[in-house]
Amino acid sequence: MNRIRVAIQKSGRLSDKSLALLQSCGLRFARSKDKLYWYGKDFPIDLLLVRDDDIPRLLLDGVCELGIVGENIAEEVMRDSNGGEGLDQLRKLSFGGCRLSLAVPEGALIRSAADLDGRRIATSYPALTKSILSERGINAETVKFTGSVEIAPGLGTADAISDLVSTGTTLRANHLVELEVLFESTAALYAQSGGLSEEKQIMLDRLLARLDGVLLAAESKYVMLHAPRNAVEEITRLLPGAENPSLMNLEGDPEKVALHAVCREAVFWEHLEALKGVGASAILVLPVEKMLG
Ligand code: PRT
Ligand code: ZN
Repeated sequence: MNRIRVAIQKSGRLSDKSLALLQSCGLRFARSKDKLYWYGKDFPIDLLLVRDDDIPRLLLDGVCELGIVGENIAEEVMRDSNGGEGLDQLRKLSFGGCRLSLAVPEGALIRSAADLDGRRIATSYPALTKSILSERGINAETVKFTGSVEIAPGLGTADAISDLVSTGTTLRANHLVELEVLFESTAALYAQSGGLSEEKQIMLDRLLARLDGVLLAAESKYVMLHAPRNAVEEITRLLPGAENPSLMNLEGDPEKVALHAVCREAVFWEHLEALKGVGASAILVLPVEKMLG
């Protein structure tokens, strides 16, 4: 069957953004009644909605060609059962950011990762935790928890935890202090290593070209402003990541031009203030929806 299946998280932190990203690449889906399998309408690309933990396995088993999942989970599965291999990261995405950190109870005598040698660490990511620590010569025992890892030290089951952190609120609420970051993670698009059939590869390349356009557009801004003719060079230099701008005459004002440019980097207030400082006026910054090079 020449269709591509993409596994995404059914409900959780990555669900909405994974779906929105695929939709922004022009994919539309007919939702099935059980809501687990969504059929691609215009493109031969279908969705499978599953628990995030199942996504790497679905790729490794060839059930799905693509999957969007946290690097934390992809790395855990690869290091646990595949010698650290088996999946190719095609694109790193800008959402789902978090870190896998070691944490210990407030007031504990453990001050660094090295102090955990020979101790017990509770975690949902035993393979990832163990392999990162052993790369540093630290041999700790891991105790696998599938949820609520933060309660383990209080129960006396472990000396420390290795868990995902974003704001740190959960750690603080459980009187734990972050000791060290082991692994930084975001969501990413993965495929099984080893390649696809020629036809599927053509579809994938087309999807990736659109995805790159969406990812690039997300960082880009379209800037329009009025500039004194003699300040055009200086203004172009101040625009972050801009290529050659377009210049247009301003009716009734021979001293000034309208300048339009695409900035491929974030445009901050500081940039606008600097532009104003060299004579720019009527500055407009617009989002870019799609981009194709
Ligand atoms: O049901 P399913 O298995 O699909 O979902 P899940 O409950 O296992 O996963 P979900 O939706 O919670 O997380 C999916 C992915 O989001 C993770 O695999 C990470 O890649 C990413 N992510 C980003 C996070 C966090 N941020 C995060 N903060 N995953 C979990 N957390 C936990 C954290 O461990 C803590 O317990 O959220 C809690 C709040 O964090 P703080 O630091 O803000 O308090
Ligand atoms: Zn999960």
